[in-house]
Amino acid sequence: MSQAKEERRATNSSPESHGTDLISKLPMRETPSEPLFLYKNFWFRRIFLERIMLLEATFKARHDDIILATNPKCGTTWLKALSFAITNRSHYDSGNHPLLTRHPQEVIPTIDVEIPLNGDLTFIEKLPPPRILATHMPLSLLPESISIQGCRIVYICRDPKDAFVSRWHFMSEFFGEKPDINVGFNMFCEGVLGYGPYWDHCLEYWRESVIKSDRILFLKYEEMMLEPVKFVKVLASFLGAPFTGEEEDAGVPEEVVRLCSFKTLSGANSSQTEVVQRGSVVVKKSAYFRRGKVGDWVNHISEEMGRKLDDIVQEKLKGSGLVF
Ligand code: PAP
Repeated sequence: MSQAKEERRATNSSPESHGTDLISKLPMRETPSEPLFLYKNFWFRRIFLERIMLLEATFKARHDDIILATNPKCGTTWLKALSFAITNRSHYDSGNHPLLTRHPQEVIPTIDVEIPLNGDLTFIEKLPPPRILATHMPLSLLPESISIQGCRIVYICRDPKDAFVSRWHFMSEFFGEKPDINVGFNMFCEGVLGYGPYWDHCLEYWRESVIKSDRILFLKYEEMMLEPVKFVKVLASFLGAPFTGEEEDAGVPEEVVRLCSFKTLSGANSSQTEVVQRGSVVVKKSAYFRRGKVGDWVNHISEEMGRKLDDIVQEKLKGSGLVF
């Protein structure tokens, strides 16, 4: 049985399923894999929407929490690794670093993926401060306590063409069958995808980052790939752990970049049998490391499809100052 079917069975049989009645009344779209539900202008698979509603009701942010926010497949794994390596750098040296044996998805939880449906938040409550927590939630759906507490947020986005292609590959792996790429592409262009519309997800964080740059650090995958050391320093400062002059002279930022590079992490997670537990599902560790390249979309969708998506996104972002 595919992981997705296992997961669906687990969700349906949960006696504590949250918000189920409300979800059944929401606008719904069938997709080649699973139905999506429209909640407050964003589309979600039921399993994530239940968790988002649960978090809305139960999650209590602390003022020093740091939130790593992403639309899926935009660099979550990389950002988790970098944030973990930066904030824990005094505890380890590069030879015995936990990231060489533990998957980045295991060292920082994605709360809306991993919260159990019984609402038990122990796994995040026991984390030492400052807690670093990841999420795919749109800004407008983050639990209110995150803004009340003024928590810092790091957001990373990516060229939508690469984000689409990366997601399509991941879904193929996850659902155990290759969905038609044209169907997936058309839905992406319509904005109908889990945690979509893609552009609205980016725009919410972008607009807030323009107004509150001390609260939201807005990063782009492509820019970070071009100048990783520069952005690792920016990230470290934002996380409240700036590199000292001595560390810079000793090449610590470069070492963090090397440790968290696609090459190092994909090498450490290359096993085809080892898995990482994500909430009620398990995912192959290697599934989070495919190509790690900018512009790989050209190998999977046509130039014409690329232009179509660019035009849509350009139109949606018009006047915002955000460009891809
Ligand atoms: P998630 O949102 O489901 O957690 P996420 O980590 O954002 O997944 O997406 C994986 C993408 O990041 C993959 O992109 P690709 O399909 O285009 O290859 C993956 O290869 C890429 N990735 C993972 N780790 C790194 C890294 N250390 N550096 C750069 N890219 C990375």
